[in-house]
Amino acid sequence: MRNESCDIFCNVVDNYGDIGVCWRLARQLANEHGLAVRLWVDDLASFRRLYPEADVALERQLCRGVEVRHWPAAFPAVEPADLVIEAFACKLPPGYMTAMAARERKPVWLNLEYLSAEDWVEGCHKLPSPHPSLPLTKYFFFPGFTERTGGLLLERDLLARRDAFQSNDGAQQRYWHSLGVPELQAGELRVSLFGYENPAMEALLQAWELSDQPVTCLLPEGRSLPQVAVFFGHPAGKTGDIWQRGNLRVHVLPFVEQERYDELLWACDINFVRGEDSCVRAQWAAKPFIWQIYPQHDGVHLEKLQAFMNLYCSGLSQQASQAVQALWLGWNRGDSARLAASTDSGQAWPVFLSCREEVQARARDWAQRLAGNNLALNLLDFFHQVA
Ligand code: TRH
Repeated sequence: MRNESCDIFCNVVDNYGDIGVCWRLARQLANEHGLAVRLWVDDLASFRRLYPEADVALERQLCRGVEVRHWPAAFPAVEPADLVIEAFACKLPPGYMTAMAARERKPVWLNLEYLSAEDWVEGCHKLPSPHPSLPLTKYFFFPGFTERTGGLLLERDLLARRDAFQSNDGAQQRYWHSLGVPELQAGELRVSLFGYENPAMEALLQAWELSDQPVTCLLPEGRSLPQVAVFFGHPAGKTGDIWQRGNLRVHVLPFVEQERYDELLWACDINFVRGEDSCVRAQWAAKPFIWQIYPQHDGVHLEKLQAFMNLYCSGLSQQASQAVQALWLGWNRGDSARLAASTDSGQAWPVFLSCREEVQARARDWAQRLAGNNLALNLLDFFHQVA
């Protein structure tokens, strides 16, 4: 029986990370923990990219056990839920806040923050912020990588499904087949490439073109596609395109549902990811990955990147730690020189590859270690403590 309710508010700023995280959290709270969840989204078109069955014209629809509501400018009068989550400091509708304050038993109000590995996060996690005029308190809830943070979103059965998939060649073959990608050949390297525009793109593609082993790059349709198309001499590209240059072959994939994207990360040898949610998914995939952080104008993203690299690389040999950091920094700074095609040992890609075994072992331990700190469970514990 669903006797606790939750409203999640999602203002889509850019790309798919905001709605990606909210949709994932909403499904978990509804389907794994039995809450009656309403997900308020101001941009249903972005939501439909993640859930193609969504109807952008509907004010209200039931999607995988979650009531998805359009968040209109003129917000309707609704009874607030027991647990109210504003994602990434989006502003709640004023009328809704007044209704929260009018409830005899006040809702628990959380601001779910962006993910960061910086030290200050532990000190700010769960801090209260009383509303200046209404009898309401908002709490900051920070995801994170250490025990004193809110942890990461992780579905109950995800790691078991990952292990079953990764140990089943037939399942992987069927997956590739469903995407129109041929079976894995001996000696081939499979890399997924989900990123933003990047001045270092050409250098990376050249490194793959000239590499000793065949590289198959799986490229989801999106912001990296125009640059990759130009590398192959095309003005543009589309889903289904296949391009070859030297030892590099690129398959342009459709943007698939989140569960199928997980399978792509599980099936590839190395994953390039970006933003927030795909970065977390790459960590659960337990494969080496390269993270392109969401760029901010003031450059603070590079500090966040460094904070994460410090955590992720601690315990690696000096050589592997340097290899990971050189490649990640080169990719994030758009530094072609570091990623250039030469197989000279000073170049980041081949050096990274030479440490692949160690980085692979780290990826596995890392996922195992983080799995004990589950965001949805932590969030519900906090809700029950405060309520
Ligand atoms: O899309 P993003 O760049 O989102 C960003 C970040 O979240 C960033 O932190 C935030 O500040 C900014 O938006 C506003 O990257 P992210 O977070 O990885 O989100 C992508 C989502 O898309 C994620 O849920 C995975 C999903 N996805 C699919 O479902 N299918 C696909 O085929 C692909 C490639 C991704």
